[in-house]
Amino acid sequence: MNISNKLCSLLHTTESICVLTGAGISAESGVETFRGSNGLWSKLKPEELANFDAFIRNPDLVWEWYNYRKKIIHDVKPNPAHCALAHLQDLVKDFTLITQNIDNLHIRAGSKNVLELHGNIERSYCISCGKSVTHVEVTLENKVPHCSSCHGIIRPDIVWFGEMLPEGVFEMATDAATRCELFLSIGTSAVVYPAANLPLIARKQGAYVVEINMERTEISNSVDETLLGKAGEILPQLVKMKEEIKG
Ligand code: BV8
Ligand code: ZN
Repeated sequence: MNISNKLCSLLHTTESICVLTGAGISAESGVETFRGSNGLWSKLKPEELANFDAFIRNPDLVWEWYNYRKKIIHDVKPNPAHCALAHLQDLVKDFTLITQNIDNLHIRAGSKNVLELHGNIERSYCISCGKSVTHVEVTLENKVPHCSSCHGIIRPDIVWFGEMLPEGVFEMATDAATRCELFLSIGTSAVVYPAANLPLIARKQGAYVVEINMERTEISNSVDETLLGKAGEILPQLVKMKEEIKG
C-alpha cells in the first residue's frame, strides 16, 4: 500500500487520532451502503422513510424497513476494518471513534466509548413518554410496537433527516476533531451534515486528514491524502504499522 512519508511518520509519532466512519466501513460485513450503485437509497427514497413525518404517516412501513435492516445486521459480523479500529484504540493515548452508522458493529468489534452521531438500531424509545426500550415486540398483525408504560408509539432511536443529533454527542465529536493530530475519514460519501463538517474542522486546526474510501468524495479536494481502496484491506495495514512502531 502506497502512503505518504508524512502519514508514515505520523503513524510513528502520534498519540492523538480521531476517526469518522460511514456505511462503507460495514460494506465488507455485507451491510448495504446508502448511496452506492445498489445502495439503500437507490431502491427507497430517504424522504419517504428516514424522517419523522414519514414515520407518523406510516409507522408500519418505517418499522418494516428498520426490522429488515436489523435482520441483516444480526446476520453479519464485524469485518477486519472494525477490528483494526478497535485494536488501534489500544495503541493510542487519545483515540476517538465517531460513527454515522447505526449498525452497532463497532461496539461488537470491541471499540469503546463510540460516539454514535445518528443513533443505534438496537435502541428504541417511546415518542410520548421517552421511555428507552432495547427489545421491541412486534407481531405480524401489529408491526408498530407500543410503550408498556403509556401505550405511546415506539420509534427507532435513530436520527432522521431534519432531527437534531443526540445531546452533546456532536460537541464531543467536534472537541476530538479539534484536538487530534491525525483524522481518518473512512467509508463515507461525506454528504450528510453536520457529520461531514468534522474532517474540515480537523483540517482547519492543523490535523493531517486522511480519507480511506472506495472512490473520491465531496471532501477529497479538502483532505491531505486519499487512500482509495477497501477499508478492510487498508486499515489492518495501517494499524500493523502503528503496532510495529509501538513494539
Ligand atoms: C441536522 C437515517 C440540525 C438513519 C441518516 C442542505 C445542505 C446541508 C445540509 C442540509 C441541507 N438540507 C438538509 C440538511 C441537513 C441534513 C443533511 O445533511 N442532508 C444532506 C443529505 C444534504 N442533515 C440532517 O438533517 C441532520 N440533522 O442537520 O440537524 C437541524 C435540525 C433541525 C432543523 C435544522 C437543523 C441529520 C442527519 C440524518 C442522519 N440520518 N439516515 C438511518 O436510517 O441510517 S443519514 C444517512 O446518511 C445514514 O445514516 C448515514 O449515516 C449517512 C451518511 O451516509 P454514508 O455513511 O456516507 O454512506 P454512503 O452510502 O453515502 O457512502 C458510503 C461510502 O463508502 C461511499 O463513498 C463508498 O464509496 C464507500 N465504500 C463502500 N464500500 C467501501 C467503501 N469505503 C471503504 N471500504 C469499502 N469496502
Ligand atoms: Zn411511553
